[in-house]
Amino acid sequence: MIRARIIKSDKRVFDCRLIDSGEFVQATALGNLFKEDTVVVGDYVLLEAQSDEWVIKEVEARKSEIFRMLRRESKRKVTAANCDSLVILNSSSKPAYKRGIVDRFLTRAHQWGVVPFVVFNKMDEYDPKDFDIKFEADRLQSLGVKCFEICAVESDYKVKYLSLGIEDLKRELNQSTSIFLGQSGVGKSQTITAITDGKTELKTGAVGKVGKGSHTTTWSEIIDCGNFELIDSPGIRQFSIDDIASGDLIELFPDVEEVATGCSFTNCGHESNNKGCAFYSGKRSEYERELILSRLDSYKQLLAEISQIPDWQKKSGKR
Ligand SMILES: Nc1nc2c(ncn2[C@@H]2O[C@H](COP(=O)(O)OP(=O)(O)OP(=O)(O)O)[C@@H](O)[C@H]2O)c(=O)[nH]1
Ligand SMILES: [Mg+2]
Ligand SMILES: [Zn+2]
Repeated sequence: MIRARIIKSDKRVFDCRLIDSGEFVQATALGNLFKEDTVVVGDYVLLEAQSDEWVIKEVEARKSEIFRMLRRESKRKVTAANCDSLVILNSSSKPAYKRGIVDRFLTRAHQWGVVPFVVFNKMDEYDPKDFDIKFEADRLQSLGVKCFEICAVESDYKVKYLSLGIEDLKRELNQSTSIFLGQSGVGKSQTITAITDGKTELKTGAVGKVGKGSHTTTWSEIIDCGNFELIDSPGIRQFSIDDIASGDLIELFPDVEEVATGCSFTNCGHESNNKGCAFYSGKRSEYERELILSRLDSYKQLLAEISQIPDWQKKSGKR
């Protein structure tokens, strides 16, 4: 049998790349492998040649799954597998940087078991009056998340505020499979073009046009970017995390969860007037307190958002 990776799925037929030769072939899944989500983009599979076609015989265990929970069904809808990282891309000018979006996608990275990276793009237009990039990077780095400062349209841009730039990002993504997420117009396509030295020309569009988000992909696929691979799937671009049960959210905020264990009361509301709340009473510098409170704030906002749908309509995302 021959080892291959699924690079595109279109219902019945799967486009595969043979691992050893790099050759592209089409294969079909039969029997119980044909069931929904058994074979998805990113899967490593074993193929067997049968008369004039390739047949998928086995699917290897996955190291990560990109999914959403299906409400009312005890099921996760898996759109891709074996992804290494999630690049959360932000614009430092227009569209305006939104901390909430970063924290939203961070919960996904935790849930999916992929490494998050946060990129601040359009740094050529950054105005320190708009937001404090050092503060944003500090709150993320205290979580262990690497932050990068780039300008996708200037190949010789030098970092001014952070220590990591586009070359470091390239190194991190090298030989891996990644997902890029971010608001429309932040420069995802432009950044991918920059990282691949223009070898992958993706469509870029003007900010704020009608039908924004020139999302033309309707199927899940892996795009070969030369030095790394990109997972593109319409199913993962949604910003909503309302498929996550409210009781599961705290686990996706490990830093907030850790501080919360120090609160005097297990039902602590984490408000400044709550007695013995660890967010306000712990030994921290003023700056450190500001960092963790900004994370608590995001947690509360997302909790309020997902609590609008009762948990009984969602099944736990745990395996
Ligand atoms: N000044 C400046 N403009 C940039 C930078 N990166 C991207 N742009 C511009 O921003 C616009 C949007 O970039 P895209 O790469 O199309 O953005 P996108 O995130 O792919 O957008 P969608 O495909 O709609 O989700 C384009 O006009 C780019 O030329 C940058 O670093 N600096
Ligand atoms: Mg784009
Ligand atoms: Zn508390």
